[in-house]
Amino acid sequence: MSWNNILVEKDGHTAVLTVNRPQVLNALNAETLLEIDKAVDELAADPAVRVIIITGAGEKAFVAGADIAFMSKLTPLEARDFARLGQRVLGKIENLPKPVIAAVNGYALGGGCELAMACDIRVASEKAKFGQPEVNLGLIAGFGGTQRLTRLVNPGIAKEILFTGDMIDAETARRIGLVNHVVPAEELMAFCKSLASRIASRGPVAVRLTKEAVNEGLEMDLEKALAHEADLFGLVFATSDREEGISAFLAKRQPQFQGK
Ligand code: DAK
Repeated sequence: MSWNNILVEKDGHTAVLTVNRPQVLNALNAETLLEIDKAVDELAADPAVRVIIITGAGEKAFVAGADIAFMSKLTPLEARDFARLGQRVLGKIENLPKPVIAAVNGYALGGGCELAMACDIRVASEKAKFGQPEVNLGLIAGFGGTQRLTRLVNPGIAKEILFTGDMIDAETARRIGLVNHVVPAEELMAFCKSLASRIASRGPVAVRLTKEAVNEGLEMDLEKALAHEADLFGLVFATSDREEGISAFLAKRQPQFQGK
């Protein structure tokens, strides 16, 4: 498949999806979002792919937001469709049955910060900067920023970021829990690939059901979430991965999971 705005590479069980519009700091227009949508569907359907890394092309940016030039031409109805498209694509990433790691290599602003927050795990280069600068443009965050940031970090801190539009650096993002790790820029991709391959070596069905238990459980009260976890725990007992994992442990060998 050839793409105009993204790159997709596969390396073992890991796929890397790169937003590839470095001339506009990888800003997201509708065409780019539609390509991400399609690529993510294909990666979800490919049994060889167990973990996806999302990053941005070039030295400066992960994604510097929704494409402001593109948005400036939208009518209110088109703007609503654009916001719905962004929310749908980010929702798909969030609920994809495979883990997604954001390798944040530079500016993650507005829609870019929202894209990173839709991923399961965020790793930042020391050069990364995060922010929701929509208020500088007289806009509000349109791809879930008011909701995901408030769920990821303390609501008071989220509101300060959303109300001021100020950028925060990678170390601050780590301190408030927005990113898991900060690494030197030149080590970012190797770090993310190593994390991805550790996850990919675990039972794929177990990882998938764990993501489901966490995501769906966050929307439930504890009692219902625990009942849901117990159901998924039962379900995993029907898999050959579970038999392989337990036999390998007892035989003191490494498991060979098939994702079944
Ligand atoms: N969109 C389009 N082009 C962008 C861009 C963006 N978000 N960010 C940067 N660019 C372009 C610049 O215009 C410039 O293009 P040329 O002038 O070379 O043609 C090129 O990328 C390089 O940028 P700079 O020359 O500005 O580079 P600097 O290093 O000087 O500055 C910067 C880097 C990241 C600080 C600066 O570019 C900047 O402030 N960019 C804008 C960041 C921003 O405000 N992002 C948030 C966008 S708003 C909604 C739907 C969605 C959203 C909201 C509502 N609904 C429909 C309700 C989401 C909104 C956003 O994400």
